Amino acid sequence: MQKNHREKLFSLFDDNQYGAVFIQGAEIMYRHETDYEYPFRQESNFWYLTGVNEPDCAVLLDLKTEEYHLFVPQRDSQYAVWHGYVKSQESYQKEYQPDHLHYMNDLLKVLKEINPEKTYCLNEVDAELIEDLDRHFEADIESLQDALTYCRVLKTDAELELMREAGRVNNLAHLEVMKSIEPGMYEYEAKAVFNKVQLENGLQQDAYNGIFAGGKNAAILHYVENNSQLKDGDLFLLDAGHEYKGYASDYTRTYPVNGKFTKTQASIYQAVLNALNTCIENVKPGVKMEDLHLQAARIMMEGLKAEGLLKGDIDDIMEEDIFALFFPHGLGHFLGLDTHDVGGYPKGVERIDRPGIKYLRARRNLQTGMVITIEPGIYMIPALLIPAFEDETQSKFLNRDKLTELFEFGGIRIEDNIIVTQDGYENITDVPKERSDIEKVMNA
Ligand SMILES: [Mn+2]
Repeated sequence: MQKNHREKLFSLFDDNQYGAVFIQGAEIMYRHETDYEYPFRQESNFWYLTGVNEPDCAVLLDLKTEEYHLFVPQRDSQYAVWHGYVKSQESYQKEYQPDHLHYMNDLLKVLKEINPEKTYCLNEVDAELIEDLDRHFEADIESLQDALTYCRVLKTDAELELMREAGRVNNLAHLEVMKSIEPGMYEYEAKAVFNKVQLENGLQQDAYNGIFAGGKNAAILHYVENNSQLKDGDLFLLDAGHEYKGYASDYTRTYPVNGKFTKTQASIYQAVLNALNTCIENVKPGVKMEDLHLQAARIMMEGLKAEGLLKGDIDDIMEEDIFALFFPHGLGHFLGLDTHDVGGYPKGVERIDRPGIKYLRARRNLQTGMVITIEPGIYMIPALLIPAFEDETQSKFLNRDKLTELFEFGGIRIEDNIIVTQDGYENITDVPKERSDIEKVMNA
């Protein structure tokens, strides 16, 4: 799989380019000055090119010969005492199959042999390492990030298989929480249910800090305290996912703590669900994310208007950005080795002529092989609504009394993970989202 990734990267550099790519992998991170180790997670670009999920390694790619040099650390016996056995060169070779395997200290020697005119790096740290080895070496940090972004945003079939597997486990974990939620539970108990399914399936790495939010906590977009008690009559929002072999899954579901939507909850929920379903139906190559975003916003504002929370003409509501008061985030993002994966905001057109890179685009419409999230939401956020009530233009569209009653409502977000295919889309997410299906699961 990673061999294909390296070939993809090579194809972006001119054939006659006598350069190299150099990336250092991640190191183990510690909490402050203590010896508490955070769980190791490889740097995503390094993982993409090598498949190596171990600390203290580096990769050097010779752009002329297209050879892959892997550098591994030389460990002493103390390392074995604390971290387990020290891997032999043979086992590194067998596992990762580089064209050439070296110890880290051989970097200068190998670079001198290759003698690249330019070494492409991702950041200053790597660039300085190269230039400090020998003053004849020249590092470039302008091109590689763009090139790797271009590669990573279009997934191969092998990558999509990993994402489907991450999704399969996430389907199970979300369903299990949906079955277990009831009034009186704490948010962290929901997290325990979720993590049990995840860990039983061998997935130890969260894709991000999960959000397990009851009631008004659901209106906090990155709520991660997860320590409140769930109340009868409130909604519960669960936004969580994990990684499978580095590839992320990222779903959100929202449902009533007691298993039965109230009338207001149901109508706002339906507005969000309609936005989600319509946007998913419209996913295909060539479509712009921002068009889907506006379409979702419009559908949701129509829902709020039908519920009597908004008034006025829907075109004016859109024109005046009233939707941003209730939907203050984007419709979705790319998904892959990172949860907010690369490629969402590619750099400007002026990058096209950068040396070494054949092809980069300034703005991307959806293309076959992209994986995106679609996650519309409606939130009641007093911090946004209170000033809006005082604003001359915005207040005209807002039903102040009804909205004020909903200050403790929280929010509703529904999020699926979507593969863009040649003729449309494939939805990886398979967790109940129709109200009747949710109520059936919760009351079974
Ligand atoms: Mn997301």
